[in-house]
Amino acid sequence: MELIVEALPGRFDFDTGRTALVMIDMQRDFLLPGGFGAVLGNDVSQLASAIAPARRLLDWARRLRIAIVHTKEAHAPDLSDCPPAKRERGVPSLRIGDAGPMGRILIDGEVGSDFVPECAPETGERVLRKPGKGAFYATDLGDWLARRHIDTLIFAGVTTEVCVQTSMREANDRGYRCLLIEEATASYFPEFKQATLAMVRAQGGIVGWTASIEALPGA
Ligand code: TIU
Repeated sequence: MELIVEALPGRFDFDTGRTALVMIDMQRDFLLPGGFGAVLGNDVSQLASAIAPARRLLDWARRLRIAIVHTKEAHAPDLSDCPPAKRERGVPSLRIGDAGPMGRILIDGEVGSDFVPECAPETGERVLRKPGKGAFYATDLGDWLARRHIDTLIFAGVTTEVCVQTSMREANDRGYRCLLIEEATASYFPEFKQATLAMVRAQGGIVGWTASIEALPGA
């Protein structure tokens, strides 16, 4: 089905059969107290505003039979996929792999690495673990999308300027047409979210398009 969205910097049209919704890292580790985001010193309540719109976007994609990929930033328990430079970065209260109130910080399989219940994957949806900020780095996402002849990606999730923007830039360089849904993404720094939206759609859409969820037909 062909859909048209009034987006910025202009109209965005796409075929739902060749589109995937990429929901980035809606995990307890970023959204709830005691997780990776919190131990880095962030106010995790800044991300709460994205949860309901992200759920609305997921339900819209489900109704339209749009493919859904849920990414999760999480490392293997033995940290073999966590570069020391990432673990040693900054002065967090706990580091990746340390025991926290939701289990080991940013480790796959721990309570903190799981999705917030509102954005939990349903049967048939792809869960993609990634060790980096970008969804294409060290994952099979490119092959998975190619097998499905997908050429358009709709992005949402957290955080806007870190994992969402990195993934969107990776996708843009790989030739995907990318649309970011404004209400369904958030940053610990509201001004960084706004700056990201602006830089994505500047210069005629140098990285892609952005749109309100209200602009999605049927959402
Ligand atoms: N710290 C921060 O803003 N984000 C991350 O570390 N990962 C994601 O954005 N998922």
